Amino acid sequence: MRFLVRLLGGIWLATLVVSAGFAYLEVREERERQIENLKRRATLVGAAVAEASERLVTRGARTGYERVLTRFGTPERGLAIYDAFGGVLGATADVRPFLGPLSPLVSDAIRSNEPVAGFQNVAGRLTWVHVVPVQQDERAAGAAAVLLDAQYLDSGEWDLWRRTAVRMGVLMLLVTGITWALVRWSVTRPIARIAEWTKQMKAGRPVAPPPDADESLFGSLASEVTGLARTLARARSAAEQEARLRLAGESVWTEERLKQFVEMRFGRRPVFVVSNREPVSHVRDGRVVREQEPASGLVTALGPIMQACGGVWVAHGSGNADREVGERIGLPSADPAYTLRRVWLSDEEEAGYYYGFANEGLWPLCHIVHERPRFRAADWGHYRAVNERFAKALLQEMEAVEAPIVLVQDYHFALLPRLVKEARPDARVALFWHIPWPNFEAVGICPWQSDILLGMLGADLVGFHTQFYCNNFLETVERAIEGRIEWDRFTVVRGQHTTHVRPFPISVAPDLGAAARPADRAAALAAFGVTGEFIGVGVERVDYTKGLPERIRALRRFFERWPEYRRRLTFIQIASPSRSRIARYQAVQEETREMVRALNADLGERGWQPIVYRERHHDRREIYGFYRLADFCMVTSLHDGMNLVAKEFVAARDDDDGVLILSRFAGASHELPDALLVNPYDVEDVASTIHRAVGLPVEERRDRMSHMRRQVREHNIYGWAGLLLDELARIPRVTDRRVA
Ligand code: ADQ
Repeated sequence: MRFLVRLLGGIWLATLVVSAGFAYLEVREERERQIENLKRRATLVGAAVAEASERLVTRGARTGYERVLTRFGTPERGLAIYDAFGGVLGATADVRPFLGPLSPLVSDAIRSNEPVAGFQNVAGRLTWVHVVPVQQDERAAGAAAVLLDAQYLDSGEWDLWRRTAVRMGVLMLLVTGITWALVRWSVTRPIARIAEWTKQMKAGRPVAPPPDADESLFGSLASEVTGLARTLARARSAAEQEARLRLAGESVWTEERLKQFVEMRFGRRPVFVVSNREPVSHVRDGRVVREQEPASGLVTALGPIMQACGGVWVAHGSGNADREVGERIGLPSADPAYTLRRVWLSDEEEAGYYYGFANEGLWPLCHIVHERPRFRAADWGHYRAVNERFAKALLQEMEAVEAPIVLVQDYHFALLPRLVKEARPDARVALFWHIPWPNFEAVGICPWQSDILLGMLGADLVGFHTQFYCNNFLETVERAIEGRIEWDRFTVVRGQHTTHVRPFPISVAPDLGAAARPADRAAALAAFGVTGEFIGVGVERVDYTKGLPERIRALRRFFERWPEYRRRLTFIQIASPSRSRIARYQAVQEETREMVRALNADLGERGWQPIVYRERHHDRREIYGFYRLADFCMVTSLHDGMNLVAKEFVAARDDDDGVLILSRFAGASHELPDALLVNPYDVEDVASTIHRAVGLPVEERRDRMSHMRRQVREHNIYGWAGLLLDELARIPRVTDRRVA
């Protein structure tokens, strides 16, 4: 209310000053115009009276003036004629009694022989008096005075002021009414709603901001409050989770524990991550720029760690609107916890380093899927140059940080650990290899095997998903380059430098159930045009290592062997096109689409398709929603470092239901023996496992799922990061920053 009074007070004052100012100017102008008019009229009449009375005055006649006075006099215009001494020779009757005060003007006119004029009070009324000399031989022989009533000037001015006051009053009333209504509709009410909304958020009930809040007025407030509420909600859920775990006496890693742990071990030192894939890319969609999280296991795993620890994530800026948004940005954008530093690559560099050496060379080299690796000298040149470019960006970012912690990710940056360590011996560098490490004979076909190994051994710690990959790596090093392998400690010693090699099975957040709240199953399925009593789901980047054609073949075989499941079972395949510039990837995309089309054409019936194929990037919540809907999830990788889809499916099932069909060639199979393990190359085996999955008794389903859930909860992503960072912290710190 006080705000409204202040606002109105201001508006009133402004209205008053402006209206009064303009009224004053108007009055002045009008008065000047009227005076001019009076002057003109009096001058004309004065000249005429002087001329008509000239003969009488110059003769010294005492009478005979009546005719002149009658001719020129009117009720509003008095006249008087004087002799050379100011004596009255004649005057109209209405002014005759009041001529006394005019004497000084008359004397002035006769003396100066010039007309004299001015306002006089005559009979209590404002009067304009104009006196002209009556001349004889150019000397004043007398004078004629014209008296014009000017009383109307004063009353006209008052009228004008009165009208102005009324106008001002009406204006103020209107302004007051409109301002009051506007403030109420656009400010007071929305603020009250925002306050109510904030209260709801504070109470932990996340609701959408009120729709009637003016974007330009409250947009930034709304987004700030949303960010605040999100932080609050996260903190609250972390605290609740901690309390629950404490009560249950469990010592499971959580986001909060990881944060505390990093602080305890490293102080408030930021973490530096380097990966090819950025955690968020910006994509232009018509006139708007959207944020997109890539379909990548690595990003799924590292996002929560950076949110917990803060720091800088160096990655390739690959979104088509990344440059518009910026080279350094805070993430997550709603509530920034760390910085993304983008490195720009030319098309040629990307083709050589990423598509060429990394994905046509190292990827098939490390995955045993009978795809021949292609090693080209030009690609290797780009790979080296890009590793150097990333090292430079990283060194720039950590310039001001003593003994920085660096987590290098994956096969795109095998050379980076050595480059960083040479420039900053005080940095503690870990390299995590997210894909398998094959046996030494397989690695031996890479012409630059030694450079790759020496680059990797620049790290203080090299991590793989399983002990088996660690053993393969140590054996490769033993056979390929000089160095001492300490098999009992799993280290490689070269000169003064020791590299520790350890398994860290990657995982997911312990409970994705909250993010995957079950939708109404029937409604959700209807929205996708899916019918069926049983739902299976698969979630993949389209990659030849993921065994998509093998899965479709197995589904066909399943429907052939158990036709009673036709119309009753639908398989939803979510697929994200990947590395599509590479011919082999185009081929597997084509092959998958064609196999889905053929199966649907051969077995599909009106109103039912065996496979619903959704080939596009999906939002995480959408994917978790599918996990929750499904009766079973299929992971049929031909070879896979770990496979996060398997663990996500388990983490999303807080209903303890659902069956996981898992390839025995995925790293995840070592940790999830309660999944139904399959050999994806064996079509009959996979088909009968699908049949077993849909017929599995509910008790067995629950037993298996709850065992798997315990495993994923106890070995979650925060544990992965915590153990990796713990191992890194144990490595003795080099205090000298200078190059050794
Ligand atoms: P990837 O080969 O990328 O990872 P994976 O572990 O299966 O594979 O993770 C894929 C991720 O992408 C999952 O989080 C999944 O939800 C997401 N995803 C898949 N399809 C998607 C779509 N259409 N839209 C959106 N998201 C999608 C590599 C190794 C793996 C290892 C991880 C982590 O190959 O073996 O598990 O790194 O180390």
